[in-house]
Amino acid sequence: MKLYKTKTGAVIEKDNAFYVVKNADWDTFLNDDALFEKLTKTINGMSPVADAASLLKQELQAPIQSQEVWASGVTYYRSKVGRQEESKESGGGDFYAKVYEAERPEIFFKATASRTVGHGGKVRIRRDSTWNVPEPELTLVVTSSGKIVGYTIGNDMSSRSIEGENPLYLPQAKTYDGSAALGPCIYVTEKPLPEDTRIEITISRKGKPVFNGDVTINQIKRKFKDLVSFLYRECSFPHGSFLMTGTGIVPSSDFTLHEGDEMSITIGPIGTLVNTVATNV
Ligand code: DO4
Ligand code: MG
Repeated sequence: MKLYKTKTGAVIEKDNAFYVVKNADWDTFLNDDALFEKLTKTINGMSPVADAASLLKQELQAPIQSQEVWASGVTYYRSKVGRQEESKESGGGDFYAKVYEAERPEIFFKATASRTVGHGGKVRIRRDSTWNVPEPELTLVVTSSGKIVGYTIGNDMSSRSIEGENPLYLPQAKTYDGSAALGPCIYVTEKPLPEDTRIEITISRKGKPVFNGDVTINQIKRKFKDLVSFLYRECSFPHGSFLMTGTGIVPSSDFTLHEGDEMSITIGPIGTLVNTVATNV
């Protein structure tokens, strides 16, 4: 099942039929260890709507309200190598090799709703950054008790020039207005995602593809439950949280985003998240 956040409530999609839940409070609705059962019960006896496409076109929002967005780093080999390349001048390379092997993962605060855009929204690149990339990441939807109840698509927009200058600049490379995208929906399932679930990205410039990449989630070095367990060790999340699981797709070092580029990130069971790049919004 898929759960969409709209301006006036929520929409549940099951077997290509769409059910409108009016005035649902997103925080309360989402933060439920039995979310799958709740959605099943909610649509029981309801009639699907005929004009779901136009409703979602007008009303779709990022699937976040009071939750914090956190992110994991260097969870794929490609991310370790990319980071070592970008920080070789600053001598930061060792940090990435060590964290890739360490028991404790790299986890960092990424965004709140005010810095996050949804499907169709504009993400930003920083005006003081010269080298910028999207990071397409499977994102866990976690309740306040630490249970993973769903998955969404995340874009952990990153400045490689700022992070590469000094790893201590990571918060500035990662967190700024418009630095995160989530959406288009939350895929709610009781089963773990298949190991061969693929994350794909296409970046288009003036209508032409300039970068394509993909990775399957079985390439990740960490277990999702271990990432959640470290995040929840000493932090409480009264409304639940989103945890980006890290990128396994890093464009080669000569690639940087331009204003107006369109990024299309697909994760099979969830859907496609499309965003364009801006410097000012
Ligand atoms: O180590 C810096 C950030 C890493 C990251 O965001 C990723 O691997 O996805
Ligand atoms: Mg990342």
